[in-house]
Amino acid sequence: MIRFYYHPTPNPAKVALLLEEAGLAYETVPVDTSKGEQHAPAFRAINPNGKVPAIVDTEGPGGKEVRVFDSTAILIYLAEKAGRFLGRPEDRPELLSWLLFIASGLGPFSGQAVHFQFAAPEGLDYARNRYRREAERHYQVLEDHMSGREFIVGEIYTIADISAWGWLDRASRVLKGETDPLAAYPNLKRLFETVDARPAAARTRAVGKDHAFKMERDEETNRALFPSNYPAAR
Ligand SMILES: N[C@@H](CCC(=O)N[C@@H](CS)C(=O)NCC(=O)O)C(=O)O
Repeated sequence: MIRFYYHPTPNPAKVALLLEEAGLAYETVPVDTSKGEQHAPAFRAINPNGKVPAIVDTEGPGGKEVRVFDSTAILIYLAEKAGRFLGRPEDRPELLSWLLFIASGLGPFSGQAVHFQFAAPEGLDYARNRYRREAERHYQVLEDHMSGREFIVGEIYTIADISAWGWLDRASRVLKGETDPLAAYPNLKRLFETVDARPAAARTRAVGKDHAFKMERDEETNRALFPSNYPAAR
């Protein structure tokens, strides 16, 4: 059994999609990051970075219970466990390259673009411009790569596509103000729509719907999500 620590946000969404695609048995454990549940010691023992997603696999290597944290590590671990969505062995260098490009570039710059356009105080034009433009630049790198391709690696649906889907789903927030945010990136739009049309994507959108995650943005939420804006706890 896999315990899947979840909040309805892009990085957990990637893992939810892979769990659904692979048909692995899992149980969703809500972590309400707006209430600060990611900072609870019991959760920090599973992810010392205090973020979702994380998993506990009660039947890990050698039958032992293991934790895995960080969405890309979880995607690789689960794809290896399922023996699926890794593409061809000869394409592994490309798979790792694009996975890490999304993990360290497209994803984090998208997240910071959302932060500076929606959450940061007014008057930070330099930061807002930098993260928005860097998110756009990463979109363009993948857009150019996707020219004439159906999937990111080797013409086979892999965890790289699953990983990209998690963030492309938030394009309207990353590219704030665009009515059709992927219109300028037709190859990314096609990739997103191809993945989004899969039955597993529809099932993924239902994950966690039975839990009432906190939606309001109040002082508790700001302290939970942006602790660096407050004095360090003594
Ligand atoms: N590198 C991490 C990033 C995880 C991450 O930023 N998760 C967000 C949700 S998408 C989160 O937990 N936010 C709450 C917080 O930062 O306290 C991964 O890919 O899993």
